[in-house]
Order: sequence, then C-alpha cells, then structure tokens
Amino acid sequence: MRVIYSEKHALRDAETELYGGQLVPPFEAPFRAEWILKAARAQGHKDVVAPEAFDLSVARKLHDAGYLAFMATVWERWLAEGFKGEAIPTCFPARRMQANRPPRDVDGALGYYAFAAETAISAGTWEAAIASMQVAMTGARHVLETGKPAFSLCRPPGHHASIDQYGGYCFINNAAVAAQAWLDGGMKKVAILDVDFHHGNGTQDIFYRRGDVFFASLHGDPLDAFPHFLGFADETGEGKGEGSTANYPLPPGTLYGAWKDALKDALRRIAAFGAEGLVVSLGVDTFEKDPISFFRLSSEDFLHYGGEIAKAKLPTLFCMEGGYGVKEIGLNAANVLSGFEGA
Ligand code: OKP
Ligand code: ZN
Repeated sequence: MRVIYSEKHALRDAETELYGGQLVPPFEAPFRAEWILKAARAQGHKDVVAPEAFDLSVARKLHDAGYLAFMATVWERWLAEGFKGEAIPTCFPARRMQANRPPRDVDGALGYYAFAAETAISAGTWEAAIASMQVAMTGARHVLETGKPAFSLCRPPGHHASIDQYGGYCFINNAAVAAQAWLDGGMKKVAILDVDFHHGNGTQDIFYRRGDVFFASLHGDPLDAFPHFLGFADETGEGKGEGSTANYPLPPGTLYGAWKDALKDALRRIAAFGAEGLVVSLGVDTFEKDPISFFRLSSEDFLHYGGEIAKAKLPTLFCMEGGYGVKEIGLNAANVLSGFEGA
C-alpha cells in the first residue's frame, strides 16, 4: 500500500506533557512515526512518498479562522511574554462562564482554544501539524485518483482537534481534512471510522451538523477515558447530521470479540449510509500493552480487523492517530494495512 510520510513530523518534539501532576516526556513523540514507518516497510509497504505542498484552504472550511490564526502565532506570542516553559493553558471557560470572547492575553487565549491541558505547544509544533495535514491530503488525492488504498502516516495526530480547539496531542484534524478533500473532489458521501482507543471528539464536532459525512467511533467509555466529555452512545448528530454519528463506548478490559462486534455494526451503518469513500482514523492504542489505554487487542487482532475493514469494499485512506510507548505500535499499524490488503 502507498505510504505517505514527512520527515517534518520531527518538528513536533515537545519536552513536556502534563501527566499525573508532573511534566513528563510526551507519550506522543517522534519515535512513534519512525517505528511505524520501519514496520510498514518491513511488511512490504515500501512505496513511501513525501507529501505534496497543500495550503490550508481545505482546513479553513472545517476549522475556525480565529483558531487557525491563533495556532499560527501562539508560540511567538508565548515567547514574547518571557515565559520559560512550553505553552500550556491553565484557565478554561467553564460552566456558566462566557465562551464567546477570545481573550487578548495569550494565557487566556490558550484556555479558549484548548479543551485540555496535557498538550504543550512548542517551537515547530504548527509547522509539523501543517505537514501532517499535507500527509493526509496527499493520501486522499492518491485514493481519489487511483481508487487504491493509502496510508497517511500522520504525526501529530488529528482526531481530537475540533472546529476551534486543540488538545489530546492534536492540532489540525487530518482525517476530517481528507474527508473534505474527497467531497471537494466529487464524492457525495464519505465515512470516517475512528478505531483509535480514544473518542474522536474533534471529528465528531466538525461533522455533527452535516449530512455528508458519517462518523463512527469505537472507544473507551468517556466515563472512564479521555476525552471524558464526548463520545456517548446518545450522540447521534443534529439537524442535517441527525443519524450520521455513531458512538460505541466500550468498558475497561474490552477484548477483541466485543470490539469486533462493534466494528461490524459500525461498518454496517457506514454501508447503509451510502458512503463512497472511507477514512480510517487509525489509532493502535487499543493494544493490550498500550501504556495509557485499557482495551486488550493482540497484534494478531489488528491483522484480522484490517481484513474486516476491507470487506466494506470502499476506496480507503488510513490516517495515523494514536498508539504509544511500546515497540509493537509499528507491527500493529502495519498489521492493519497487511490485513486490509490480504483480505
Ligand atoms: C490522543 B490520541 C490518561 C490521560 C490521557 C491524553 C490522551 C490523548 C490521546 N489518564 N491524556 O487519541 O491517541
Ligand atoms: Zn488515542
């Protein structure tokens, strides 16, 4: 399968993540993309290309203009304040406060445009996020032009990035941009299947009121897992989007049997929707040894579910999302691609 990879992912190399009351080395770090690329090559996915130079015009259709302007300048503004650490928000518009006035102050603006505090902004973060989006768009173009599948090895990930907020290691919603690029290229209906362990709150937010993109997500129950405040089964879409969101929250300890049942139901819904293309938000943090997640998939399970996704018989783009800590993230991601192609 065609793999799209940019060395610019390495520009996203924060020193800190707020975790367990400490500033620790981020889970979402450059080694991830290197290990995944290596494993993909080792399984024969050797057709690796660099992304094309897309601008932000498709992203502008999905993300708020003020948000994008903030992201482009926040690091310089933070440095200009003379702060010594990386940019982390400390104050959020909480219940019954006003969430409609972006503060002039950079500290306030961080809280306005972030939904969580673990993700520190550092030099190079925005440049890497744009490159990651280009990786997704290049994959989307390949699939649209050839009908063949592709793997966009996106880093940083994207599925938590909402219309106007970053967090959960995500800044631009790569999978959403890919889906929009397909619509702009002539597809009438697209589906996004999010198999990352965490709910794709950003993707859901972007398409929640639209009828042209179906969003299905399998994830740790938000009562037990990040992002905690979205991803419940009763969220089904609004207005034109009513019925085009499907959430499958699953409990701690979930094994492949129950996970696969949810996957099959999601694929059945996607077929019924009439999607012409499928973007897979591919997180491999469902793995039994993932350091921050609680599902129990084995490496073989990834191979198997790649085959299940292929049964949808749709033009398919895989966009890398999460998966942390252990060597097997490469094997597991490559197994999904190989399972897809072997089916
Ligand atoms: C990003 B992606 C766990 C804290 C979780 C943030 C996780 C972001 C995941 N107690 N911190 O969806 O893999
Ligand atoms: Zn995740």
